[in-house]
Amino acid sequence: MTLPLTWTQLEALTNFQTDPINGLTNAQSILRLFNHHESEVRVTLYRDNHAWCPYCQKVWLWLEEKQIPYRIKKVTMFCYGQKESWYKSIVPSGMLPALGLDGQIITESDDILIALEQVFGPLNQSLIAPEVMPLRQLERLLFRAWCNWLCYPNRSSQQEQNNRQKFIKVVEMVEDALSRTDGPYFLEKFGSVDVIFTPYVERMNASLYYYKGYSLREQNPHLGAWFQAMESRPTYRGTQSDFHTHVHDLPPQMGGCYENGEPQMLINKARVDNGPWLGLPDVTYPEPETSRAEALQRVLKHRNNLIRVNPMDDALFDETLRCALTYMMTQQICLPPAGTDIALRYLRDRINVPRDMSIYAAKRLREALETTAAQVGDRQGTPILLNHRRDQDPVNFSFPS
Ligand SMILES: N[C@@H](CCC(=O)N[C@@H](CS)C(=O)NCC(=O)O)C(=O)O
Repeated sequence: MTLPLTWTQLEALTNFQTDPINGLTNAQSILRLFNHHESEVRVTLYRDNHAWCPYCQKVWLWLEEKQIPYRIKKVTMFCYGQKESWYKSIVPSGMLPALGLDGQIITESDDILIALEQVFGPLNQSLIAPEVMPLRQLERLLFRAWCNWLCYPNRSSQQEQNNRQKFIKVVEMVEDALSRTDGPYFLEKFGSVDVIFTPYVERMNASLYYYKGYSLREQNPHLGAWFQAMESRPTYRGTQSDFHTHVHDLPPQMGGCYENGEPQMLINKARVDNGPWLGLPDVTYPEPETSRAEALQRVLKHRNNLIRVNPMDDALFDETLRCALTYMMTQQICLPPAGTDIALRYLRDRINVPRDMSIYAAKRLREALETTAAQVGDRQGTPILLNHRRDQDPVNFSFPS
């Protein structure tokens, strides 16, 4: 029987490192220079702490694609904690994102991108170009059809079918738009239009799979090719989330997400919640060799907080967590203390992608926590609430590193 490795032994198993300032896109950065000098920074992005906010993702991706040097200031969203008073003095509504540009504050993500375009030039296509405007309207049409299907309780199966059909009709318009270019993107070259579609298409792919049994990415060839092309970009990979994170962060943000109870939906839901997570259509690029080392490095960095917020006794969870990490790194089952299944699944359900780690690292960690929990029981962790996520309140964790 394998014994849990000590923290020192675990530390020796990872040398995963990133360069948050000049390296690849990642959610932990608070300064991005792209090899410029810090004195050249003219932009500050105010964004949510958890990398959940779709409008923040839009501006984030645009800045990363254009490689504009910028600072990041992280702010708490209402659904997971108290809004910082320093932020309310800059943006009284507390809404995110906001941008500081040469000392001026701009809100509304599209206005932010238009202001950035004026200073730094467009990302291949201007938001106000004649070929871009109808595609921006199509994105909003898709968004509304998605909300109508997902975010309201359906009184009858007829109504459920109607909302599904209405959504699929708009998806067909998106498929048609994508089919009009030779490449996988909305216009001949990747650009602003792709950035504008990204946040919600990613959330639609996750939420409809889980709440409706509908796989946007797999059922629509042009959207499938578009996702694959997006995943070839390190910028997008750095902002990309997984199904588990999205389906549990959307309900408090959207005011509710409603299941249809159909057989495929129930299968998908069980898979997203309990695994196996590898092979889900939330990601298709090959797994990097560093995924386990990344997951380990992230847990090591935050282990004191993870142990403290876990409902289980600290000393017992310390050993339990080391069991799961030992399994993750050695593939040898390490039997955790009796009764720790709840504690392991509590953490399994609260790994946030990409805030905590990248998508494959999270899958490996979820798998290790689940496999270890299954040695001692089948009890689930404290359920994730639907109306708020104060279990994720940043005051209980050390952010942003
Ligand atoms: N139209 C705005 C929408 C921004 C928005 O709805 N932001 C949400 C987060 S996704 C927000 O800041 N809500 C306040 C909060 O959750 O704290 C934009 O495009 O920037």
